Amino acid sequence: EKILKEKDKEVAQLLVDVPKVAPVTVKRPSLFEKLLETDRLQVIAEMKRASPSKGMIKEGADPVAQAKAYEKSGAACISVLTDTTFFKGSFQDLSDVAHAVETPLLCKDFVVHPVQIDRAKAAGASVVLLIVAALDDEQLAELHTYALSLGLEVLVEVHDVHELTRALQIDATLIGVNNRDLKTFEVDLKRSEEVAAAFPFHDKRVLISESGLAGGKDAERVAEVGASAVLVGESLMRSGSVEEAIQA
Ligand code: IGP
Repeated sequence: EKILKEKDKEVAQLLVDVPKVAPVTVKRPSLFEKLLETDRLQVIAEMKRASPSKGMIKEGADPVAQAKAYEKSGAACISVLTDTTFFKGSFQDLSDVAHAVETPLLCKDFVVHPVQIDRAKAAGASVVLLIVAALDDEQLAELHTYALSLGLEVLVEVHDVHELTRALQIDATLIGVNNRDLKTFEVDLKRSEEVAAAFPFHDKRVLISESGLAGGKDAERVAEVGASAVLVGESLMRSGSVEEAIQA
């Protein structure tokens, strides 16, 4: 709730200050197609300076160097936190990264208004996140349709089977299950297992397991239940070698 209140203020600001720089127009491959095609677990690697649960993760992180290292080590997609208040990210980080890599690019934020989707696209994102828990059915449907109409892909984030049902109601095809509870910050990979058990894998939908994954064992566990990819932030930001962490 605290985050959403902050977002309303930010949206009001975004609506008045129109970006002066030209939008980034790099063409990127489809994340959905990529995940549908491969049978090996893929990694979505996240640029994350800080978080409300962990505080500062990497002081003075260089988003371009970080993203290039992720790309070089085979990340299927790069995620950039753009929220400033809680995650110390920015749309500037996103556009810096957009100029530096060719992978699909996910704008990680708490989207509550179309203007944020406009900004994500202008900064070079090819995928935006919509968090089911933060939106009512109408907002979810509208923002989803709006993002698709701009040619963006949408990662719809759920926490449980009920939210999965809501994601399927809008016909989401790229669905992430967040292992972290947004209120208590507690991580439990059981969330991935529970959502996977109810997931309609047969009709061209892909499942991504997000948060709290710290190595090969965790990755194996979610791959086993059918996840096509893992979304990893903190452990990649902390590990000296991106290569090692990604291959683990
Ligand atoms: C990454 P982790 O535990 O590997 O750093 O998590 C990512 O899943 C997490 O940053 C995240 C997130 C979000 C952040 C998932 N959903 C929604 C902000 C908003």
